[in-house]
Amino acid sequence: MTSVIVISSLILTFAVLILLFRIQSLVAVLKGSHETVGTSNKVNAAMMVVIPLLMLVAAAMHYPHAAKEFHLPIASEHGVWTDDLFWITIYVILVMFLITNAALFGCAFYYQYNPNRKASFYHDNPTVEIVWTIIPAVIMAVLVFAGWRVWYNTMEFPNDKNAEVIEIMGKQFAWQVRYPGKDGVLGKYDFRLIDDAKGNEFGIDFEKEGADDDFLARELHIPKGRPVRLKIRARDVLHSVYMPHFRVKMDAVPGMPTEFVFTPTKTTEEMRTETGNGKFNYELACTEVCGKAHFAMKYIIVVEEEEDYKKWYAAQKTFLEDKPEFKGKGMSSLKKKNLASAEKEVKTEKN
Ligand SMILES: [Cu+2]
Repeated sequence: MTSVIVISSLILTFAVLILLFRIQSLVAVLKGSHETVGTSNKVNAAMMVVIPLLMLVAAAMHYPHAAKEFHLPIASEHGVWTDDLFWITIYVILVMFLITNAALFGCAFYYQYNPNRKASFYHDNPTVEIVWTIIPAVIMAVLVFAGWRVWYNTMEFPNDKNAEVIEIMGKQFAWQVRYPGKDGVLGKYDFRLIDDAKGNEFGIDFEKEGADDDFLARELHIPKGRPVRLKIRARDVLHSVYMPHFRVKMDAVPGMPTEFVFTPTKTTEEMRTETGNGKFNYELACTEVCGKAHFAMKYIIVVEEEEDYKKWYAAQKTFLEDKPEFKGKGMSSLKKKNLASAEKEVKTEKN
């Protein structure tokens, strides 16, 4: 209610001011002292310079506060490249912004109304056209090529045998992580084997090689200084693997596995010292609005020194140690089971 009163009184005040101004100019016309251009011309021209300058100063003063909130420290190798590219692009845009706006508002001030000056006819100037086409084209080309290089270096995914392979699966509404175990090979999976009630959420096929020593983890542990190959998939809808400190973002697409390879450069402990926050944790967040509990898709990432990582890795219990009933269960046992239950159905129908 108060806001309605405030807004309507503001509107009324404004209307009264406009009417007063109008009456004043009508009186001036009747008196014969009316000028088309008065001091307001000079005032407006001056404001064309003063207001943009004030806004520039305000933006510059606000920047350090905004920076504190939005500049995330970088914890991966390629993150440095993408951030450099981002800031170079921002600086180029900033310079162009300052030049074009100085020209725009400068002209508005310089060419303010002057009764002694007459407008001249100026149709076109090919030289100027060529200059302002070629300069932006060259700058754009340089930025695009630099961007390609960064993209290529980040996304080429070298077939590095040294890389740590980890599977991450998004589902409504949690992340699940699977490690290949001692053999370094992730076991095969089939969506038909997914069984949440019994606990095979990944649909791991234990008839196939490599699955027996796979283990699941409650946190995503990764080693510092070694490439990590994330094998990404989704079980239901689109999710997105977003790890802002590592500058990693890759969609998890149902039916189409994706990957991302990156090298962490700072352990969680190092980041705690750097940020001065003893409780700091790297986070993985889903950035696809994937349903009503989307907000719950947060996962803690722990970056450790190689030795600590190895120790943690060796201490993990395999999936089969936890749920031995799955041993040897896979696609062919599922088919047998389905066949048996179908036959049973046919028999009961006959009886
Ligand atoms: Cu999600």
